[in-house]
Amino acid sequence: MSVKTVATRPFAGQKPGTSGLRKKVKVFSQPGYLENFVQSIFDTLNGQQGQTLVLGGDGRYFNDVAIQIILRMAAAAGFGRVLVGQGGILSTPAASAVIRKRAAFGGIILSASHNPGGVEGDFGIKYNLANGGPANETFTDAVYQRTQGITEYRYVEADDIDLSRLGETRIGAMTVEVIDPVADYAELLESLFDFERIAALLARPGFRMRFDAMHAVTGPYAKALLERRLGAPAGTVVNGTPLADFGGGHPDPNPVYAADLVNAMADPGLGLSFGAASDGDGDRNMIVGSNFIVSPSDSLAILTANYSLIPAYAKGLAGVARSMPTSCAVDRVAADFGIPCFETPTGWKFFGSLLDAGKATLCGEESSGTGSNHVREKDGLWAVLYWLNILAARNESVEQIVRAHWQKYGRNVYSRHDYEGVESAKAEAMFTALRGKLPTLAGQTIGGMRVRMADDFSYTDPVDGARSEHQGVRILLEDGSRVVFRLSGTGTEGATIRLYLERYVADPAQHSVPTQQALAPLIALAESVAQITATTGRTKPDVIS
Ligand code: VG1
Ligand code: CO
Repeated sequence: MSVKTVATRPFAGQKPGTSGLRKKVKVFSQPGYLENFVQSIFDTLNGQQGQTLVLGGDGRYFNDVAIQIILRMAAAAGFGRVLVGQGGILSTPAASAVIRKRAAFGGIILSASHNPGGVEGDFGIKYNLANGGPANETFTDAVYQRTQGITEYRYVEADDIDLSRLGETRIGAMTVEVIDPVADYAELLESLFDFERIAALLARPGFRMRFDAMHAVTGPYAKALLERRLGAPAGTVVNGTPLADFGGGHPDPNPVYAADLVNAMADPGLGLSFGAASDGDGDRNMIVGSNFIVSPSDSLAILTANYSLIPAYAKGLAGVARSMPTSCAVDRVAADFGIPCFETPTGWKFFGSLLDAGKATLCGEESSGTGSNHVREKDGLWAVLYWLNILAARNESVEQIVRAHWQKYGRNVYSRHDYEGVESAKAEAMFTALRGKLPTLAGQTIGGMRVRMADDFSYTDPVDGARSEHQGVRILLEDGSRVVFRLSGTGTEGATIRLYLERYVADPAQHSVPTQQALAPLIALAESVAQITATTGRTKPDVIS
């Protein structure tokens, strides 16, 4: 076996964000760029000799090239075996499931999730630990430090592996095993839900479902689960073939980028009762009823409220967790059940320790991510099956279930406004000014609303004590409403400002007021405090979800 050592020099900016390192394909395909980052991961590990690594991605442009490079480097780093998804494919939750089931040392997931793909699009890479979850900040900080001092990377010379065929081959002393990317994951999901009941629902004459895979990774998973195992009619899954450029689309399941699904669900001629979509790497979900979009924060609360209908959770929930900007709808359900509700910074990596310690069973984020202790990533198809299981058990429509939930708990009216591709300097200036105002806001009345508290969210992990600062500016009002500001940590061009708005409405007579209308006073308050338009020049958000 011949290990080659290549001299290299650090690239600036190889700092992982909310979920791994994400950059333009043009940046990633520079000679040495991917290699430096992968070597820095391997240099940060300890004890991987002879161990198993899981490797796969969402199939976007450059996925195949990156996999061959990483395989050769993994051999040089001493791994004993790499499990790689056939065709280089593994959805993010499937990778997590495989790491756990096969007791792997860790995994590398190639994805930029909801960001567009293709030659002009984005690429991404992240490392997951033996629990199947994204590495914590201590690890990613160490990797970043390493990238800034790297002088060489190593690989074992070998031909490209044929990823189209299942089975084993070798690179030097390391075994490469091409695995079915769907099997372990599908088996795991089948063990959680009442598949018989869901199959009966899908067979009902009046029930029609559509799953939009957005030409991203979930196509093969959704077909295997919904059409083959559960017997939904062929054609239930649309845009089900993963494409390297996602068909030119933006694989982000929100009302703007998944407008086709939203329109189909509003078309009485199609008679659709349940619609769902997932993102580039399969960890997000969007749930839509007939002409009715479920807010992701409400979805988390409703999944929690209906736990007793799901075989895997019927025995009880240890607790729930949500990211700070996610609405407080789930808090009300947790209080009702007398179980803890944890509030973490944005990003799934913060849920890992709570799940590992058995403190939380269900977790979720306002960004269309929900999941449970079955893996250590959010899981799009898991949420879809969970909803199907609820629908099958309750015999009500999606809208009826949501409205009944509001009736019981009140409605946390919620929206997120994204300002994308803002000049970084302007976005920074806006946050600096906003942070500067924080100490004086409490007690002030703005637009008739009194501020109870204003701060920059920080978090201490209750399990390992790790501390994370500057996780989002929040302004809490006396009536329980909130306005939160964050800078995205997943974008690759300029800055994306996220404005999160939440208002609690108890009175059922007010539950049908359109969301943006109900939130108008908070939108005005956000503008007056943060001066978004004055600082950035933007008069309206690019995406409202
Ligand atoms: C966004 C979401 C966050 C999510 C992250 C990764 O991060 O807000 O909730 O965990 O994407 O999701 P940010 O920093 O851009 O706000 V995914 O599906 O892109 O892996
Ligand atoms: Co994703």
